[in-house]
Amino acid sequence: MTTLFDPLRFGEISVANRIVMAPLTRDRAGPNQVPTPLMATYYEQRASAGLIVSEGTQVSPDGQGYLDTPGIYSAEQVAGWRRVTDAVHAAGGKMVAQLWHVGRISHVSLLPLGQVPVSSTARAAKTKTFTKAGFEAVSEPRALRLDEIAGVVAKFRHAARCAIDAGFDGVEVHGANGYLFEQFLRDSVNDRTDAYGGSFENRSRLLLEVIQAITSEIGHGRTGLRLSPVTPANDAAQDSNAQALFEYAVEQLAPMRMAFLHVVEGSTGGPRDIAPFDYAALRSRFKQGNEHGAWMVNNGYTRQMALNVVASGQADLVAFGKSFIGNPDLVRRLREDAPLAPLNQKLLYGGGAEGYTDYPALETAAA
Ligand code: 8OZ
Repeated sequence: MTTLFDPLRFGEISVANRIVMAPLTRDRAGPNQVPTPLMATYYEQRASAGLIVSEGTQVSPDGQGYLDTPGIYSAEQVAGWRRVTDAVHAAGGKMVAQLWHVGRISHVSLLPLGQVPVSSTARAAKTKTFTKAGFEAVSEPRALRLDEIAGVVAKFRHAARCAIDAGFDGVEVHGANGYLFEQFLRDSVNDRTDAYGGSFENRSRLLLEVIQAITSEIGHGRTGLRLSPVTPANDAAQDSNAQALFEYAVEQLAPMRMAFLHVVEGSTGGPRDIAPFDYAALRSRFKQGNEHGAWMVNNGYTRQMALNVVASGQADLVAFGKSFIGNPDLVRRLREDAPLAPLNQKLLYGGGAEGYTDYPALETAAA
């Protein structure tokens, strides 16, 4: 029987166990959005995860939506990430870069001078972001022009190349949580009348073009995607037919034979049962012709739920977010059924080592 602690190979990625560190925004990048040595320490401490998914990492300056998030488009950023991936690999871990474009979830103070956020729509989201001034309402976006879309695809392609140059084992496209791709996918947000709005085909087009570009740039076996079909995060109201929309998109993606699909079940960081959704149906669409593509689940998994979902074959990998913050040695604690330490909410976003690299591992010697 397969357990949570068994190794797995999917695509070009081999992992020592089925436990994944989920992407977690921590807002500690340095000047020019370059990853710092402290970030390398933080990830290295957590490298016993089978796989680490990096925090959301913007593919371009206009993809940034929060203060001090890292980028992956400049040579300086690639060099900063190289320190991180070297540290994780030296500790025996694997790591993919989460490629992020926030779309309309941004503020003018975070963008190049004179720019406003870009999206599928010109309607602002009713939510806040984290800027130099603290929490502020997001800025009013402008809708991307049809002739600008190819440029967005090119930014993702370039970022994927940068990720490989930085030593990552692959990438995860951030298709979740109300950011750019969900702003195109969901009919609650997308109000376009061109080839990127309206039908499932049109609303999925940007995502499919980006995955196509990345798989051709770095290989399908190093490409993954995160989706969150029903999350209300970042003012993305439910699609009028989320089940059919996401089944359509995943069916179209299946022939691209991605290494993994990472699904946030329910409301990101919140209730798992916020809206009905048949995830098993999505999984069977993903596995069609790609039976070795890994199915990664996330959101509120307890130890027992994770053990069960892998043992029963319903998932190949389980991602844990918040519990990896307070427990750098989460894998060991899950293996030994040891207690989990809490995290300090106040130190989640921004700052230095405190609440970041100072969470201790379990005592190594029994008292
Ligand atoms: C929390 C704070 C800022 C960003 C996401 C990247 O929800 C995020 C995020 C989460 O995917």
